[in-house]
Amino acid sequence: MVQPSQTLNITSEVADAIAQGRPVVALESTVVTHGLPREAREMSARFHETVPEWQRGVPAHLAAARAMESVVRASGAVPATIAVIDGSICVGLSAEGLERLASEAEPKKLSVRDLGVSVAKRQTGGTTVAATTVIASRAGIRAFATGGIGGVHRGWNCSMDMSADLFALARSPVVVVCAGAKILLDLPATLEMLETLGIPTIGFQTEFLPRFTVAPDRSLRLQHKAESAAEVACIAHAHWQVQPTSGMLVMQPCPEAFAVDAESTERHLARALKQASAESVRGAALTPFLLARLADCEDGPKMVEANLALLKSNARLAAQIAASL
Ligand code: PSU
Ligand code: MN
Repeated sequence: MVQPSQTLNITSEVADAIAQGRPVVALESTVVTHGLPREAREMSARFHETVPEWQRGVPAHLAAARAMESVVRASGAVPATIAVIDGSICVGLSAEGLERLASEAEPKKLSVRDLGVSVAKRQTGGTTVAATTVIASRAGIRAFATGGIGGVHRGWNCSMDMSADLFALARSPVVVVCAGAKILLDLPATLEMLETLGIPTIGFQTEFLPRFTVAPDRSLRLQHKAESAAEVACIAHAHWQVQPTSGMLVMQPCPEAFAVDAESTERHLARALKQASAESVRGAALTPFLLARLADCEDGPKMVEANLALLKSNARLAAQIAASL
């Protein structure tokens, strides 16, 4: 059998932590390559207070990746940012690796189906939640933090566009900590699909589905609620005793002070969706296109700050869960 060490390039820090059973948190990298502005951004005073690890003057996507890693460390776990660099599937990135990924002119968006191709063709790119989940589980990492997962897209009954994130989670024993699903999706259909796939959906201190940068939808009730990281770990252990090959979703709302108004988001989104349809943007390009349009609208700065604030709080929670596991 091929060992993970032969296919994955795991840093010694991450490999040692896994071998010794110390907490490790996987971090995805499509949010770095495709999900955030690539230029430095002026942030509000409140933002700097909440995210003191933020480096001013650094491109937002790189600053975000660094901030997530340092939050994981400060919470007592080892960060393992996962990405593909020159065809090498990296589990844990050096400072140079992270810079290389952020400065790549045309990084690939790598989902599960793209991994083998990216290795064979020596490509460089960010791994989606789907690809990161699969790689993390292969490496033996059980906790993973991201922003909003992909899900069932609006208009799915015509496009069949359902994120591979859902299907990867159904077959990888990883706890994915997120802020629910992106509001740009068909959220009720996404919840139905999660049920179909047998993925437990746990609200973290909420009974309702968080909508990424927007506060939870009080009409969409989650199946379960957990009050603490220890409780999540306890549920995960029990889940894996019965179903050792499937994952779990922990959904934590965007920090309240940063949550964006649902109505204004819907208004901007309607415009972005029209534009996507006019320009025939579909498939893997759709999510990055919509996120970029949202980041550019007049509420864009607020949405980007909300995205970053929730990435931070998810990184911290994932580290606490990893420690409890
Ligand atoms: N969440 C974010 N920003 C992102 C993504 C999620 O806050 O950029 C990325 C994730 O990598 C997720 C992907 O896996 O978008 C989903 O893309 P798709 O809908 O094409 O599966
Ligand atoms: Mn898709």
